[in-house]
Amino acid sequence: MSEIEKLQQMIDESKRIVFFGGAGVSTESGIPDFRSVDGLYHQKYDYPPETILSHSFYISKTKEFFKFYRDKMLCLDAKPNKAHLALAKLEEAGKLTAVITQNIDGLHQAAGSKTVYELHGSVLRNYCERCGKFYDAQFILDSKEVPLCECGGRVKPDVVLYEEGLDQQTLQASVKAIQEADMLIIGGTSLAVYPAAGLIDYYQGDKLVLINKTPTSRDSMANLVITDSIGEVFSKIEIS
Ligand code: CNA
Repeated sequence: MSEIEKLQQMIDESKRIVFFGGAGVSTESGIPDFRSVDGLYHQKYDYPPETILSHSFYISKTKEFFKFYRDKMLCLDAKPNKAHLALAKLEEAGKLTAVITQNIDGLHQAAGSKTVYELHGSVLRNYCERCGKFYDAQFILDSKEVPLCECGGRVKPDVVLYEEGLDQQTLQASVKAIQEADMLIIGGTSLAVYPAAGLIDYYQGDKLVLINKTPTSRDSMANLVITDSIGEVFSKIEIS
């Protein structure tokens, strides 16, 4: 049986699939990830990306933070790809209970997924740090230097920066979904960023599938490892 046939069989047998993904899910939509060869970590900046995307950098060098953020993190023209669309279809078919994502691009919701736990927030939501007024991503894109609210406060993206904690409710809902899952599909993530990556340890079942272009430290614990592009893989799966 081929890997795709095995994946198809596991999906056919499951009713409470959870998908756990990362930046690799959106590379086929044209958004660069962090750790691939053409990812952001391999491009040259004055500071490493994890430094720029940290809370202390945001506070001390806010102007530089927003320059990088506007250039590299806001990809507002990106469209959902075959992986996002297939996951939305699995949910609609009543087979998938949640998508848990480290991504901040909103593409799962754009594809139609309803239950999406965004562990690291979303570029689509931005709030004034003083009065709490909401701003969309276009506002950040159009602003010059540091985006300011009409009240004069600074507008911060609702994105979890390095050194910041994850939202407890989102974490708890993710843990619950994984604990109750009869199948866990992990895809497009290096599983290098904690605490997000640690969530997969809550899965107890025997249908753990890992779909990633490159090997991860967790390949040995998976029941099925597919080393391929996730959009390609999902385009071969039939969902009924
Ligand atoms: P990562 O560490 O960059 O790892 C991505 C993984 O995906 C790598 O192992 C790649 O080999 C693999 N990969 C790349 N393209 C594909 C593909 N088409 N099919 C299958 N596998 C592929 O990214 P992680 O998500 O693991 O790291 C977590 C960070 C990255 C989170 O904090 C995110 O917020 C952050 N990030 C998000 C986005 C986004 O929202 N689209 C973009 C860039 C970074």
